[in-house]
Amino acid sequence: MSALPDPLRLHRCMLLIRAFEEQVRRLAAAGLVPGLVHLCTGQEAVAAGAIVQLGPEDRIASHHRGHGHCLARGADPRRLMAEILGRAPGLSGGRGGSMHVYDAASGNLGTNGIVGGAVPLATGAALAAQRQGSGGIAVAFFGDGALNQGLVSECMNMAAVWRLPVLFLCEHNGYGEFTASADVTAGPSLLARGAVFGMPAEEVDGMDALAVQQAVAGAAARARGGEGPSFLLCHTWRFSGHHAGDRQDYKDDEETRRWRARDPIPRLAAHLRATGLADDPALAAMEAKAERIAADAAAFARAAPEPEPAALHQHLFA
Ligand SMILES: Cc1ncc(C[n+]2csc(CCOP(=O)(O)OP(=O)(O)O)c2C)c(N)n1
Ligand SMILES: [Mg+2]
Repeated sequence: MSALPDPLRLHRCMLLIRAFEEQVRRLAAAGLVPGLVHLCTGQEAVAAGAIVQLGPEDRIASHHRGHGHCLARGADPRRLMAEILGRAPGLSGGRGGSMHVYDAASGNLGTNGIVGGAVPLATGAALAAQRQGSGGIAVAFFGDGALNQGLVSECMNMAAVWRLPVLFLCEHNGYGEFTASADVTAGPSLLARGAVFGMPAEEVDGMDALAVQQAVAGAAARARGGEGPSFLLCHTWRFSGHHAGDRQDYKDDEETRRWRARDPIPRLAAHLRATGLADDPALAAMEAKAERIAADAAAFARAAPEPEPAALHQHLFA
């Protein structure tokens, strides 16, 4: 699909993700989120820029930091928030939480608690699309930490051999949990992890939604044209900790200042002003709308019931 670059759509999407994650942060601080929750604040441009290029026949698979992917793909914010709070109207019936969101209606194979787990799912979806001739493609989102998981290389290999219509999209935020990825990752270039399988491998500014969109447009066109997979290494940074509540002692102030200055939201806002697509009142109205949607989702989720104990045995194979 060659959707026109739509900077307004990208901006709306990023604002919604940011406002939504801010609500999740508050709910987590209030003790309302069971388990750990990983916020994608700062990484919005990757989700928005990539997913704007996809159509209904396409599939995505996401990771543990995946609320933004779900929202960009069209998940109902109320049902996503209810899932994060473990409530019955949640997208997975309140049984999965943040890391096990599943949303078939939006072609989302789910967030995933297994590092790298999105990669075989998306590769399988691409194999199905190829076999069925659906014309669809699949996007696997994963972090830089996942590049050291064996199954990621195995999937890249098979996808390249079979020329599957899949995009391997790495969100390189520089960390895996509390460890700098440079300390645990061998080799001079992460790009080589895709290039070694003979697929196009490209470095992308993951703080620039338009740059992500452009890179994904190229990779998606190749996949749709039967030319097989691509690897996109999107450089980004998480403004939050590994999980909500992480004190982030391992980041230094200079690093934080440098990356905060690259915040994808003001950056796209500047572009919108400069091109006359939106003025300050229009931008403020877009932000207020995103905040209203996120606040409504939080209120809905807080008021929603927990799953009925009698439903415990539903959706089990055994
Ligand atoms: C197979 C597996 N190993 C280890 C973990 C524990 N773990 C959860 S998140 C994480 C770091 C992942 O880093 P990265 O892929 O870069 O994603 P980021 O958190 O930076 O977005 C680890 C090691 C896990 N969930 N699954
Ligand atoms: Mg990482």
